[in-house]
Amino acid sequence: MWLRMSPGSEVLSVELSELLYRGAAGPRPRGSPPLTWPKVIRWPRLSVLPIQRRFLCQPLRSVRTRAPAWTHARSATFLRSSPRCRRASDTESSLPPPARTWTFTGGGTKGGKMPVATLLPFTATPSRKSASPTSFRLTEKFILLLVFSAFITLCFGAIFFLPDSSKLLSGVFFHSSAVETNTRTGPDSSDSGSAGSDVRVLAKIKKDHEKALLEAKDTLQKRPDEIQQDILDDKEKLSRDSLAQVAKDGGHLPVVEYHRPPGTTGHEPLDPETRDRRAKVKEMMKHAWDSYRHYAWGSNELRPVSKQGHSSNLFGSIKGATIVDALDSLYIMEMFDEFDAATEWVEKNLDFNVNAEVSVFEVNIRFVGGLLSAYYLSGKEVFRRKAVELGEKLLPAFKTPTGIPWALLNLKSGIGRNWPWASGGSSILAEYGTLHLEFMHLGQLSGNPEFAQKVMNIRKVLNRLDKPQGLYPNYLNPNSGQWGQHHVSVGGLGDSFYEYLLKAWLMSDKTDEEGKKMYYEALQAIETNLMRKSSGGLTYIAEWKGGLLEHKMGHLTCFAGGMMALGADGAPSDKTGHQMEMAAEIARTCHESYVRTALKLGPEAFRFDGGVEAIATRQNEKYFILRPEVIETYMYMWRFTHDPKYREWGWEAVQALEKHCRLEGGYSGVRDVYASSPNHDDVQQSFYLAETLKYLYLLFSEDDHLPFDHWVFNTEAHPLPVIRKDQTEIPNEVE
Ligand code: DMJ
Repeated sequence: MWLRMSPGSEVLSVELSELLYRGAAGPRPRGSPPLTWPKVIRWPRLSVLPIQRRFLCQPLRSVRTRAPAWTHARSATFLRSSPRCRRASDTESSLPPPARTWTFTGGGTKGGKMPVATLLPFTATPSRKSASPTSFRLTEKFILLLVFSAFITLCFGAIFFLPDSSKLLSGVFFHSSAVETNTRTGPDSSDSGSAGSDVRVLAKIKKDHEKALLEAKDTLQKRPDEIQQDILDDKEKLSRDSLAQVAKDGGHLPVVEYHRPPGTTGHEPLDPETRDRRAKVKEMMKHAWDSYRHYAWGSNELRPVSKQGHSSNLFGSIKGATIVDALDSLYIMEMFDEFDAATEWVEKNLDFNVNAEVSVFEVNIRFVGGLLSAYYLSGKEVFRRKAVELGEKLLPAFKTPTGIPWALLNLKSGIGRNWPWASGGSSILAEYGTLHLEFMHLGQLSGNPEFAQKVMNIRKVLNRLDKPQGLYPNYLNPNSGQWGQHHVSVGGLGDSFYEYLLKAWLMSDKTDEEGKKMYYEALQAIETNLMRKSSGGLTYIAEWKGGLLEHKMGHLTCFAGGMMALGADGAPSDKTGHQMEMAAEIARTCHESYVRTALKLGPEAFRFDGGVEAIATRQNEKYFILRPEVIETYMYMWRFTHDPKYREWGWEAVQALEKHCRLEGGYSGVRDVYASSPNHDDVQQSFYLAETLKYLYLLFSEDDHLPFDHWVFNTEAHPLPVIRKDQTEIPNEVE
């Protein structure tokens, strides 16, 4: 048995051996043979590998120990058999013979014949004098200490600075502190409980850690604009939640001083014929309303033939479309009992907490618009509260990558989508472009700036895009912000977008220069590319499909006459007259589309090709559903020109409605305006009360009733007051 030390490395081997077996090895007995030490330790030779090998591979049999002999024997066997050790032994065999050998036979201290190399404690400092040549000198001890400290520092350095070790370390630290906390505060402090809670705490820490890493990773993968959008979304959600809470807590909204704008009710026209006609329209309104009230109260619409309620899926399961759409008509016609009954229904029954998908556009123009008008006409807070509540519910529709809203929205989940038939999943110009007026007012009445931000952003997106020939295609993808099919129309799918550009400018007290510019530029593009004159001299607005014209004009397009008349005054002075002429020509063409039918009511669409002019040639375009656009244009033309023909044309329409659409149970649309007798479609549309009858009533009223310099009409004919320059401060005081 031997313990051999080679110069340079053996010192450390011995010291480390001692360290390793401290506690197991006893002090060196007096008189035992001293170790033989080499002369000088040279630093460069203290590389880790030889030290390790030397240390790990020393036979331990010669070490006196208090530990059972098997421990060392096993260690020795194991160490010797390892390949590393084999290599070390190979090297050893070439080294000089051991300086000294000791024998050890026996298992314990007692039985041991002779303790071998008892190792000096590091702290022992043998005096220079008494030091034998084999004992440590002070310098050697000091160097040993230095070497050992360096080794320890190296180990700690590895633990702290290597990435994996730092994780391990943090795990260890978190672990202990968490466990500590848990032990102190946890309900179960038993051992097994602690162990269980340790496992749970560890699992939770691991989970949180992984979650945080994932979130950080997600965030790092996002573009700056996406991160910004996330922040905005979070802010919006917070503000929505707080507004919802406010509404829940009693519907507190910012203080808004209500001032009734001028002309909410009119006075009797001086001319007796006009007075009678006006009274007749009021009577029509009464019949439509009473029938609805009698047969379909609370439903969205009335079926006048079958005398029951009718609900279009445009409103999801929101109820009472006719009530809300009719509120302002009832008010301006001074039907106050009916208005009060409608108000009571709104207070008690109008509910937007529905788990259903609605058309954002339809709900906005009819419900939000109707409630806003009712508020501005009557000053009743319930309408403001309901309008804001619904407006808030529509906001999630704007949660798209571009901020162009979805067409359809589930009011409960806030999940939106587009019409499946719309080109490439696009949103529709006339839908996302017809929110501006209502949203600007919602901002005023709620103090929530989000409303205005949402609709102003739509403009931004549009202004960034190239427009073919200056025209706005009907389809825009809300994800990519790119146009879908290049289909342009001033009728269905496009119409009220143009109307809202002009009206946004007018409603802003003519401060919204952007809206104004967009409107007049768009109108120019429409005139150049879409407006044509038939061989018979009728001006019409065609539709544009990828650069080709379809010579068809919709009933819906007939609103454009009124729009052009309304905008003519704001056009550059050399264009005002021209725009009024265009408006008059459109009014005439639309009137012709009525005149050229058997029932004297206009078809859904009429054509200027195949030898016809202003006539529907396809069966599916021959219906009339009580639409208002032609009468709307007459009303505007009357106001701006006072040409009596417009009142006459309006009166013709009244007569046709009375003759062919009036039934005992209300008013109905007809399936074919060219048929000699009407075939009713059995629907009294809510816009018949909101628009058709209102425009007729105003056509036979004086100009100071809802005067244009104080009011603009939304696309559902709901009057909204001009927001004066000095009123643009958004209220922020909360009641
Ligand atoms: C109304 O709901 C609105 O006028 C809308 O802008 C277009 N269609 C109907 C009436 O026809």
